[in-house]
Amino acid sequence: MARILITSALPYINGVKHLGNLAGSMLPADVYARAMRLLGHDVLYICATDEHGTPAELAAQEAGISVSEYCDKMHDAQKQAGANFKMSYDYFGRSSAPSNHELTQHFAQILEDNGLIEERVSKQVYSNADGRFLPDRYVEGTCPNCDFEKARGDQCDNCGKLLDPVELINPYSSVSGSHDVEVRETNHLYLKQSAMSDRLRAWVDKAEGWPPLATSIAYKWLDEGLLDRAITRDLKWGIPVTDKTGNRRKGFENKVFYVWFDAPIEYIAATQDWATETGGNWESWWRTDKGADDVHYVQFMGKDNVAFHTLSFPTTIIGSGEPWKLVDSLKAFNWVTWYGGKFSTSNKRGVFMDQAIEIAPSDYWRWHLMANAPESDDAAFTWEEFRAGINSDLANVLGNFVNRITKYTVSKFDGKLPSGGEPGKAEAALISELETRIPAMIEFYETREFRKAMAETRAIWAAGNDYLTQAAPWSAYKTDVDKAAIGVRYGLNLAALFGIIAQPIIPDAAEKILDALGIPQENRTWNFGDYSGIKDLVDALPHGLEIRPPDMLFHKIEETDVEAWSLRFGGPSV
Ligand code: B3M
Ligand code: ZN
Repeated sequence: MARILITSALPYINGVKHLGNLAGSMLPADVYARAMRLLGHDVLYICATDEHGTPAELAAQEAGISVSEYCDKMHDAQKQAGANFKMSYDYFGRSSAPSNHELTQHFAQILEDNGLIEERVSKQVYSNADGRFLPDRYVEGTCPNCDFEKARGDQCDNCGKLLDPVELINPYSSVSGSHDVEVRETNHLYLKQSAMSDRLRAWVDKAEGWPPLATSIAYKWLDEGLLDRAITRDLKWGIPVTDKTGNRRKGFENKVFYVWFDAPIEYIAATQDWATETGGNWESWWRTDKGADDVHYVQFMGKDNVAFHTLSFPTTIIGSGEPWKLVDSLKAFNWVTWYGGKFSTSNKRGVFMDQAIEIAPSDYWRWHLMANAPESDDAAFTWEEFRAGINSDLANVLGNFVNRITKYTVSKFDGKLPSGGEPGKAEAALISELETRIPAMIEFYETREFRKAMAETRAIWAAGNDYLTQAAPWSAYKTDVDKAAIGVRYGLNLAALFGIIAQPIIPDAAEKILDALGIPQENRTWNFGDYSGIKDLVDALPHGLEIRPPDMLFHKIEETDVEAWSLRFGGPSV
């Protein structure tokens, strides 16, 4: 049994996330966490809302409420959205929690003591009309790279280039729209990433099991030469910059830490809050001097978050000189696109988590997004493929199988798992296929190759269908009831197996199947051992066991659904 710590990139607070966000961090982390628990590992899955920074302030302003009220509200909304998608978080925290304030101060202090944080004069855009400095998204203007006229201070949405607000041409305040802005000098704290470059490179060199997407991004930044980064901002909302006595640092009365400095620290702080709530031991997960040595830590994130997790956060952790746990495996994803383009609320393109759940059960989204996970490349979501995948994989292959065999058992065998019959060629072929596919599926989960894990799962379901077609108990029944009995018995055992392996991906449907077959909780695990017992799996259920057909497992998606959804959320015709 291993101890596995899992975190998914913290969803930003400024709105419920779209399917692409879900598919690139929280969902795969959840599927992985569930699979690892089924294998008997001790898993801790931590997530939280990321609540600081300019987008939070701006969104609150737009909503016409205070930032703290806005964050309370949106935290609850995101927690609910996670619950609706069956996220099995052990804890869902908030980066604005007192624990994170405290821990962030701790890291800032120790990094400064270690010479890795330095106060420097920097140039910032100041708005005379607003009477304040304009950090990041508070300033907009023309992109120096592509001439796009509405580039944000921190990044150009058109060409994707990361920007410094002072680089913008023709800058204006996004708060008041005023062009009466000037560049002024003010002090900020800088994290000296450049000084950590060699140590970071040595650490990345040793990384095992990161996808090339993650290592290539880390090396790209290292090769370009790491820049020291400002880790404070001119904002009110956030973690205040204090001195050793706990008072606001001189000259920093109107400044807070940069959101990307405190957000990853929340992984640890949320674990502290989990421990407070459950009586757990957070240090055994995070402090290598307190037992975290044997923890395997896996992070999940979209590709735009990789640099922060491979360079900035490790600078904080390694630079502290304290025995904190560093990430072991980092799983990064490309984008899910909407028909090849961007998700956009304002242009009615794409589905957000709260809307998705209104139109289809969470299992459908979970299956589709994982079966098409953007692992090696961006993956385009289309309604046509969603419909085709659900109707074929879930409704036809899995749903029909379970339906057909359980209904037949009721009509011909009194709803009881029949005895009788001897396994023959069809059974042998089935067993041999399971003997290669089940271990392969598990290995893909362990290596976090989700598309492949889903493909194996689908192939196992399909193998069951092939078996049933071959065994054809319905024809055998007329002449040889024993021959029919073995087909039905294997079929019911397969239905149970299908439910058991479906649990991480489609937990609701899996539960319905396993309940209908009366499988006790303790027999729902993935305790396959060395796989020598796979041949017994297909005849494991007690003979005479009473079963019932489950309620409707999956409804087919109709063409008319696709038409209506395309109109509402965008699609090929819109
Ligand atoms: N909040 C994800 C984003 O909004 C960001 C992740 C933080 S992980 C510490 O891009
Ligand atoms: Zn640009």
